[in-house]
Amino acid sequence: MKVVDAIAQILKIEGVEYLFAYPVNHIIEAAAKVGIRPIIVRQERVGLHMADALSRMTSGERIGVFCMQSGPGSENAFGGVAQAYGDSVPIVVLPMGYPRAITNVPPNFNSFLNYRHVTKSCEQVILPQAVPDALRRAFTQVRNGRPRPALVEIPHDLFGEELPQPLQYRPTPTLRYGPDAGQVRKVADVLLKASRPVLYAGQGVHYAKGWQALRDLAELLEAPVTTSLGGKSAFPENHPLSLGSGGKAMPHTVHHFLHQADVIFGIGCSFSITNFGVRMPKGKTIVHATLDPADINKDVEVEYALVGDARLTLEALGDEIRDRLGGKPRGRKEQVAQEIKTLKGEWLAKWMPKLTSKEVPLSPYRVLWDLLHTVDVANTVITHDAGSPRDQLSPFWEAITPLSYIGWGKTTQLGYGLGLAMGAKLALPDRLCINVWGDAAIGFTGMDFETAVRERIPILSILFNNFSMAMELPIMPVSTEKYRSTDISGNYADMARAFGGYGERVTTPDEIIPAIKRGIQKTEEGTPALLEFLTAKEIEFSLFP
Ligand SMILES: Cc1ncc(C[n+]2csc(CCOP(=O)(O)OP(=O)(O)O)c2C)c(N)n1
Ligand SMILES: [Mg+2]
Repeated sequence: MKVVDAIAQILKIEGVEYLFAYPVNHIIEAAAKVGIRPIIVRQERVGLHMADALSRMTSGERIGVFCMQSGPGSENAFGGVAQAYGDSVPIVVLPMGYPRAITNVPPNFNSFLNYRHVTKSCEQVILPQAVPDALRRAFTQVRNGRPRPALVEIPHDLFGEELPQPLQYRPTPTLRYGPDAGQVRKVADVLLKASRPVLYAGQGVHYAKGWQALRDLAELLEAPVTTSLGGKSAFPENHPLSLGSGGKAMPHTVHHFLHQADVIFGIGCSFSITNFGVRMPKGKTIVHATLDPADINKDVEVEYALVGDARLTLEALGDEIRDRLGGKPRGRKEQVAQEIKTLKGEWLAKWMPKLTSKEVPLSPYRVLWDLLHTVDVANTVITHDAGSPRDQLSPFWEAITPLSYIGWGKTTQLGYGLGLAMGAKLALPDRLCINVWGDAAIGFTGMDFETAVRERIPILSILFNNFSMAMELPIMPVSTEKYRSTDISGNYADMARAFGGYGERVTTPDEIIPAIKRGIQKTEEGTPALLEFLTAKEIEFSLFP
């Protein structure tokens, strides 16, 4: 068997259904032969974003795989891999390499050398018989421990060589590890003694499918729950104990409860310091439960820590605490829920003028509020983009089912959301998959709306066109005034139609909901839809510095 056919067989054995790709890479042909559907994008970055969403939406059970050519292909793909690394997403990346004779000769781009610091594992295979082992290692890496990209570079001249033996390959396992029982007892003590504990859930809860265990623990402790952006939708945000999600912008409840807390219990999170995550207030007792010990004491000094899978950790803690309480919560819930309800009501009331604004150009908040009240939220997957749309969407979108919000932002590449929505739609075809982005973001990856049309991936794209990088206005006043440096332009509804999709430009408030309904209808008919809302340069956010 030729190396290239062995690779396709291995992908098949690993359960790969889609190969996200951009030519030339000979795996594309070999994969098609064995019934793996290639999804060809318009630029490498977007293919990686799609692979990324496929892994996210299946909690890593189905692994997104991307392949590309040597040189320009792997050079161009860098951003997509770096984003997946920043956000800890398990994907397998298969660049073609230059022929072995010139792989280390300048100026040839060598993926093995260049990708080392944005991957969890990175190798170049130079012998045919080493290919199955390299792929086994890569898939084992992405299915176990901290999720992050694994890369295997295959030199061009290796594909056509014969494997010396028949292919022998078993699917790689996912193995979970749980926390130390002694530490669990200690943490249970701390949580039970706390008078105002807050649970802070990260995306580890999604990968561990620990949603029910998180809910059980919160209800036992009668403790409020917030999430990071990555963890958003791990806890139903309409639950009486939900504070909503944190990010750069957040509901008042998140800030208030974290600041009033005595103990903060982080589960499946890294506590990384970032502009797009909640800063943990000083002087709190921090308990850090995470899969990766490398995160402990990384950005936040912790007093107590647990290492292990988020679901196993939550279940172990739940069992311990249930025993200690004799199965009965202590009757705190009403008071906590009332405090949340009052604060949330006051906060929303303050934002209501924007959320229901009748102004023209449209308020992005009004569009999002109408969107939230038009779609079937439980059966939707939505993602933001970098820039203002993220901070306008995440505090106000009430995610009520697991994996219904793709939150991200350890690094914040404009244009990421489109590929995420497309990958999500492939993973969960029965859900309405939406990306919300600004006119700067579409400038990066908008051409791939054509991919959605051509590859029949009917997503709904919500675009805020304010003809500006509004977020940069306060940062670039002189260049804006003198040279109009923050202005941008375009007619993106026309663009969507030119690509064969549905496109509509919406300018007045009364048209928002009818347009959303028409867009959804189009997606149900199989056509991707782009709704371009002409919006105000809104840069007021729900911030609590
Ligand atoms: C690849 C990349 N380059 C630069 C940035 C920095 N950046 C963040 S938001 C933004 C402008 C956002 O404009 P737009 O998407 O139109 O949203 P608006 O603020 O106008 O609502 C820029 C330049 C980034 N996040 N990603
Ligand atoms: Mg803009």
